[in-house]
Amino acid sequence: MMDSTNDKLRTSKIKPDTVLLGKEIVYYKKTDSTNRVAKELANNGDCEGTLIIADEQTKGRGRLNRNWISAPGTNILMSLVFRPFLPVNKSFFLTMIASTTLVKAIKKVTGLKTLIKWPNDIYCNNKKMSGVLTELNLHHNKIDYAVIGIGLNVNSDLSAVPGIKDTATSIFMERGQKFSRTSLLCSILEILEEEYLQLKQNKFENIRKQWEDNSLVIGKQVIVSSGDYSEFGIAESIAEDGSLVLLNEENKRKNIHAGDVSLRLKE
Ligand code: BT5
Repeated sequence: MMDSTNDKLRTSKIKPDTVLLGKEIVYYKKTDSTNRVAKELANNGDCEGTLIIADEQTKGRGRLNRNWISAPGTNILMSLVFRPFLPVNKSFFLTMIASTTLVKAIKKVTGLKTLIKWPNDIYCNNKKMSGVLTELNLHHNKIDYAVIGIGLNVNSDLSAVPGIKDTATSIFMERGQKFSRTSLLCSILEILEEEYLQLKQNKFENIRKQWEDNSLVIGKQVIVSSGDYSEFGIAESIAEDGSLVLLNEENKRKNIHAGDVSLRLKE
């Protein structure tokens, strides 16, 4: 909880208990996209662990060039640069650690229970509270750097925002009180650093298990669709490449790749 009149992001106040993440912080009152800035910084230097945060984005992006909407000065808009020694086919583990981190940090700071909706969303009471956008820069088929971008609805009221008013929620909307973005940010950085360490130590199975334990869809009946294609089945597990293993009506297993498919729970 916090004094909501004083929820300013000040780099001097963001002091996470970390050794890598957020030791360098770049703050913008307004920028186009923190992921875009992160990529520019990473193209020009090492920058592992550098945090880019903004109070407002003019071109906040989701996957497939979708928009990320955020009222100025109320939410968390952040990106981090990583230089993981990770095979490209395991890059989804970066999104996985970010998702698990969000579930843990939101729980720790606000007490709210959230769940991960494959591939990259965090849901609370069946509405989207946060989204992760992981972008890779490859060099000779290896990851040169990765940027993990996170949009988390903290203190905004989204109940009248066109396009997302029925599908989105925020911590404020769920808890009826405002929370310190600085506290949340520090928690995210601290937990994500622990998760990243696990990844560096190749503890893939641990990471996968944690992700599955917090998943909204695993073990549930789901409908996967894209354009004219639609398929019903049980979401069984997550494969190492991040695809969802669907056991379909003919009892056949299919790997569903994130791409442009949308997924919903069967009512
Ligand atoms: C995501 O994409 O959910 C990833 C969003 C990542 C945003 C962060 S903010 C900091 C960093 N800098 C950036 O430019 N991006 C990252 P996707 O799964 O494609 O979902 C996008 C969809 O979510 C949109 O098409 C809307 O339907 C919905 N949406 C947009 N804004 C939302 C919000 N604030 N809350 C909930 N849903 C939203």
